[in-house]
Amino acid sequence: MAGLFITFEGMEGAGKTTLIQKLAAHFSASGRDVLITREPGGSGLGKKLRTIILNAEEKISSSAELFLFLADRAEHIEDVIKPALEQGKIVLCDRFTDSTVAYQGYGRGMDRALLETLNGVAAGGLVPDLTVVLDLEPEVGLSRAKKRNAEQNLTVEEGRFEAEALIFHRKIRQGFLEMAQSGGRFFVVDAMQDAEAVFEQVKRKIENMPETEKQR
Ligand code: Z5A
Repeated sequence: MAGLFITFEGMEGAGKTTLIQKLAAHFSASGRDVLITREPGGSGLGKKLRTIILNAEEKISSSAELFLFLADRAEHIEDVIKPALEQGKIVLCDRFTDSTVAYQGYGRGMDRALLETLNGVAAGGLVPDLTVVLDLEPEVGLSRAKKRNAEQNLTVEEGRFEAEALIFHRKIRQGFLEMAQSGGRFFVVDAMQDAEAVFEQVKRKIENMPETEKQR
């Protein structure tokens, strides 16, 4: 596929949305076609699934939760990501397969090898060209998210994961860092830095990727 597929992972409130918006503005201004998308909720079906998955009042088992994320992903790839990559776009995706391993594996304690297999099925073998992991103390991420929700008057309709104890969020952080130790497509950034510093670092990384150079 001709495009570039970049995923963004990390704790809640790590700054993924902020970073993705800055990158999209930068690459659009330099003439690239950019698509911003997210999981869950990147497709038409996904939007409906998102309201079910993240609603804290809806009790669902860990397995049901997992299969909803996987259904969201399968549809997202077929309906949104693959067509965009085929059109040569830079696809900036807020969360992808690594969130499943971090949250359902490290967080909920589900078998990680099984999750890798199921991720492979749902993603149809699609692997990101680059995965940016925004790393920060969970306390900081949660307090940033809380502050943003208060400032933007957001209701807590999507609170399933916010409601988890701090220890859950610590396991998620550990999960992302352990996965990133494999190197390869992972790029870990210190998300305690200010948003501009984070943006500059990731922008440089993307501009220096062989895939980006090829497309110039
Ligand atoms: N999940 C799962 O369990 N399994 C899966 O397979 C998948 C997902 C795909 C989706 O959450 C939940 O689904 C997620 C994992 C689970 N749950 N959690 N937790 P979501 O999509 O609703 O939200 P999120 O992905 O967790 O992110 P977020 O809360 O929207 O945060 P963010 O996008 O990373 O941060 P932000 O909105 O850019 O920034 C937050 C605030 O901090 C905001 O006011 C910014 O202005 C500020 N900010 C941003 N950067 C900085 C810096 N560098 N310094 C200071 N302040 C900053």
